[in-house]
Amino acid sequence: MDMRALNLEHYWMPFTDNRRFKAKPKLVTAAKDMHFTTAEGRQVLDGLATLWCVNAGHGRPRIVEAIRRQAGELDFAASFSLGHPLAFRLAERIAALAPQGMGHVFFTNSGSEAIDTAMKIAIGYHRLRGEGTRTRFVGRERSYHGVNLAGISLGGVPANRKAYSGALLPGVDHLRHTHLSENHFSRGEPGHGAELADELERIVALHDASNIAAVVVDPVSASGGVLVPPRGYLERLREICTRHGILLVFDEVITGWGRLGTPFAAQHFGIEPDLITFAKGVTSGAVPLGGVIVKDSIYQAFTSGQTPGVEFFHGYTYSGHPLACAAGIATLEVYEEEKLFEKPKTLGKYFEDAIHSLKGLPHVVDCRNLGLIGAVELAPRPGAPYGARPNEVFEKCWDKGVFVRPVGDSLAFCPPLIAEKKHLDQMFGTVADALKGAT
Ligand code: PXG
Repeated sequence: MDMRALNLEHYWMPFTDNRRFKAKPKLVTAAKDMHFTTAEGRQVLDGLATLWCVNAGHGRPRIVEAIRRQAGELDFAASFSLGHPLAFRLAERIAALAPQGMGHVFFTNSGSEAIDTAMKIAIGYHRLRGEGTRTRFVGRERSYHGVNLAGISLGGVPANRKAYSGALLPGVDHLRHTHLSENHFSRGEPGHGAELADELERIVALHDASNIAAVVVDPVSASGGVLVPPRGYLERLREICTRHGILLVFDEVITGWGRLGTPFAAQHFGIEPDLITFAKGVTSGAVPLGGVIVKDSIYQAFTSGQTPGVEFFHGYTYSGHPLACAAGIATLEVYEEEKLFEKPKTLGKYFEDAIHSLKGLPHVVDCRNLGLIGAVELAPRPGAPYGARPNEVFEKCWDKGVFVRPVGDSLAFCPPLIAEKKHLDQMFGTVADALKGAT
C-alpha cells in the first residue's frame, strides 16, 4: 500500500516518540492470527499480543462477525437506567470465570477507568459500612495502573508520574517493587522477597488501618518489566489486608484472560482478592472494554441499603457498549472452544526454555517468565539514555519481522495464546540474533 500521501502531522500519538516515528513510520494495515501486515507488505510476527491484548489472535472470524452483526442490530444503547441484554450476558459469563464469590461486574472502556472505578468502589464500600475514614491507598513501585491521575498516583512508573508530581492524589503510599538481583534467571515464581509484603505492616502502623481503603497490585507487573511475584508474597499481602480490614485489588488488565493458564492470576496464585480490574484480553483487543469484578458482599453493601435510588454515582457513557459486549462474548467463546486458557500450561515450558536460552548472550543480565509472559533484561549501556539497548534490539527485530516490546531495561514477550512452537522459535531466534549483534 502506498502511504506517501498519508499526512502524519495531525495525529498526536500516545506513548510514542512522535518525531522519530514520523521520520521513520512503522505502519500496519492489516493483521491476521499471529501476524501484522505492514504498509510495505511485510509480515511481522506479533510477539506481544500487540499491547498485551490480543490473546485470541488477530482477525478471528467469530469475533469479527459478532461485531459486524451487532453494529447492524443495535449500534448503541446506554446503560444508564436503560439496558440491553448483551451487557447482562457478558457480565454473567465473566462472573462464571471469576473466582468464587466474585459475581458482579462493572463495565468501563479501559483499564485506566477500571482502576478509577475500583478505587471509588473501595472508598464507597468502607463508607457504607461506617468506615468513611478509609480513603488512603497503597500501590507499589514499578506497577502500572493506567494513565489517569488516580492510576499514576497509585502506579510506580517514575516517567509517568514525574511531570504531574504536584497533581497526584494525596494519600497514596507505595510498597517496594519485588525485582531483586538474587532472583535473576528464576524460572517461574522467584524464591526471594516474600518478606517485602511486610512493608505493608509498616505503612499500616504509620497511618493506622482505619484510614486505608485498599492495596492495589498487578500480580505480575508487566509494563514494569514483567516482574513475577516472589513465592508467598501475594499470600502475605492477602493475609495482612484481611487482618486489617483493607481491601485487596488485583489489577489483572494483563494477567487476566488466560495469560497464566487460568482465567485470572487470582486462580493461578490461589488467592481471593476483593476486586479485580480487567481490560485488554476481554475482547482480545478488538473493541475497547474494561471493568471491575466485584465480590458479592461488596455489591450487596451497595445494594442492600434502606434508601432507594442510585447506589453508585459512577459510570461512563459507553459502559457496557453493545459492540464491546458482543466482541467480549464472542472472544470468551473462542477462549473456551479452543481451550486457550490451557495454552500457558501446554506451551509454558517451551516458552520458558526459549527465554532462558538467551542467558549468556551479550548484555543479558536476567531472564524471567511465568505462563506465557516473560522478559529478558539487558545491562544499561554506560552513558546512553535509559532503555537504549532494548530499543535498538526492538528496532532490529521489527526489521527482521518480529514485534516485541522494550519496557525500560527489558524486552518483553507476551504472544497471543494461539502461538505455536514455530512462532516461539522465530521470535526468540530473531531476538537472539539481534542480541548477538548488540553493542
Ligand atoms: N493496568 C495495567 C496492569 C495495565 O497494564 C492499565 C491498567 C491501563 O489500561 P488502559 O486500557 O487504560 O491502557 C494497563 C495498560 C506498556 C503499556 O508500555 C501497557 C499498558 C498500556 C500502555 C502501554 O507496556 N497497559
